Amino acid sequence: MEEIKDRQWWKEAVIYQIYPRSFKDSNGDGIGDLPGIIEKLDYLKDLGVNIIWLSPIYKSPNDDNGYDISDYYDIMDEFGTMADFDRLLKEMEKRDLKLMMDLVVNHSSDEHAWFVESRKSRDNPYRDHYIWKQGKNGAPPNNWVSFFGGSAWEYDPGTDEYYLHFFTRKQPDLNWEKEEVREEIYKMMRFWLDKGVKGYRMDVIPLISKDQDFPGFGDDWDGNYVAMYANGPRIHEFLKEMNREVMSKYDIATVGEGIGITKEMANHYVGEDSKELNMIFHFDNMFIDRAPDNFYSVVDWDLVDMKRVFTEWDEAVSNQGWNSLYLGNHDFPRMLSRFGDDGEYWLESGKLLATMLFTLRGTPYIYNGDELGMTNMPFHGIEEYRDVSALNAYKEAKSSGKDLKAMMQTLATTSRDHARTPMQWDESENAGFTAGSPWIRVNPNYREINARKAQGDPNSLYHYYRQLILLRKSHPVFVYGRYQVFDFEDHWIYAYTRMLGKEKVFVVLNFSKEPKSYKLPNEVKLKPVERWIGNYEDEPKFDGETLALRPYEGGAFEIF
Ligand code: TEU
Ligand code: CA
Repeated sequence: MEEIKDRQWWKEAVIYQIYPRSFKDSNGDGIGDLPGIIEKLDYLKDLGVNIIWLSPIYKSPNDDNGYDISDYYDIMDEFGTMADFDRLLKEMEKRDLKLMMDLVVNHSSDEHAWFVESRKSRDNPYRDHYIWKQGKNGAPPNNWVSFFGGSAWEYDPGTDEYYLHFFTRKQPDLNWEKEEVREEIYKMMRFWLDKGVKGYRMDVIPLISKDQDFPGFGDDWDGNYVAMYANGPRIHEFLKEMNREVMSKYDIATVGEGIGITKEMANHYVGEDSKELNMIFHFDNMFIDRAPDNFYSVVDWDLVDMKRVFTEWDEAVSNQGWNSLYLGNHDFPRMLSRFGDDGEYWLESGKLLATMLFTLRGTPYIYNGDELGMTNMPFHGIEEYRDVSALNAYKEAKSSGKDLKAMMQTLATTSRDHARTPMQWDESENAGFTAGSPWIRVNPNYREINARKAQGDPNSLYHYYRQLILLRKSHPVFVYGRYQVFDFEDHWIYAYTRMLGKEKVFVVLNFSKEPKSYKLPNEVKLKPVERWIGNYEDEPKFDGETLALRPYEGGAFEIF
């Protein structure tokens, strides 16, 4: 058997992301909560996942649904208490499920005690916990923009200075230059790890180190603000320090939300020798249908672009580090609506995407509801949206006299709220998510798309995910096997092999609504009877050279 280099439990794991606000409400206030998650642990265990990543559950005034933390040592009121958290952890441990927390330390809430102090006076001891600057001739210190619209600087009349906020004005950026800030963060990380937490997903981690010259954008600026903010001068020093102070003392999994990280620099973050993070989420696939650095501007994408992303990232990272594989999260529309077909080929294309997610090299992440095939939401008007980013974009369009109908169309394809509608558990009122009135509308398709129905149907997408997870667990080739792509320029077919010692697999995915015949590469000899998994009941027709693939057909075959 070919030797597996650097075997790690988190490489073999499947990670499931829960957006707690929308997962399961236990007390009828319309907001998901920790006791709700506990109720559903058996569901997650049955699915077969190993690690559960919770989007932030810390105390928060919810300007950005928990990504604005006012107390890192406490639980959000709506989600429950520390006792609920301890019970969740215990119930997870019983089921051999590991908990990954969200670490949001580029910024805090403006309601955090540090910021409350910081804004009191220029000589407050907490002043430089955050980034304060004087204005220039009545204008902000520089022309940096916020991710969520407008200037990245907010004027504070109390002390006649501006503070930096890359996100909303209620999310002031922490000053990582200050040693005490970093020490407080490491201490807080250890607090949760000592409770038994087994990993961190690190929110916008490439943004924590700021260029201390705070260079504004020049006249020739192309609009790419991420390139200016990410990968700052001390980023690797900070992450190595964090690793030394925290990660190296525990057996945990870490994944950085890698906005702005290019494949050329990825190994500085995840290379085995870098001693920083285990994995990052790159954004190349997430921004495939967006104009560079304009989240609300949609462009066409092509399968070749997607193959390029996965192939180049595999080459760049898989030998020295490790990739994370994901097709959606709480910041993007539903993967099935975006990359598949949520109409006629809903089931086939859902299974096709899942096949890809679980057979590329890396650790797969499932976003809650994707295993049920949840789709984008038919929002009717701006009053149905909840996301601060969408609402700000709408306000901005309105005040600048832009075409509001066009804005609504854009939101209908891009909004983060598509992924934030309540989890669809069954066909009862509000999809079984809440007995009250949900904080965001339930997708009306819940009578067709829900967990209860999916569990009862052996042909469902849910059961297909279970099969893929089992397959990955029983065949190390899916985790560690070498990846090689074939017929790269083909616009409809994604074909690749995975090889590990005697285990050899050929994966073929037809991304078209039309049937396609695909001539096998010379290197690949198939016995179609040896299909390990596929999204049609029977194998595709095979004449010894050519596979007749049906619409959105995909499968993994053993090579002999
Ligand atoms: O997202 C960071 C981020 O870059 C997003 O703003 C992303 O660009 C945007 O959603 C469009 O894709 C993280 C969290 O995942 C997000 O939910 C938070 O709003 C943000 O950080 C601030 O904490
Ligand atoms: Ca609740």
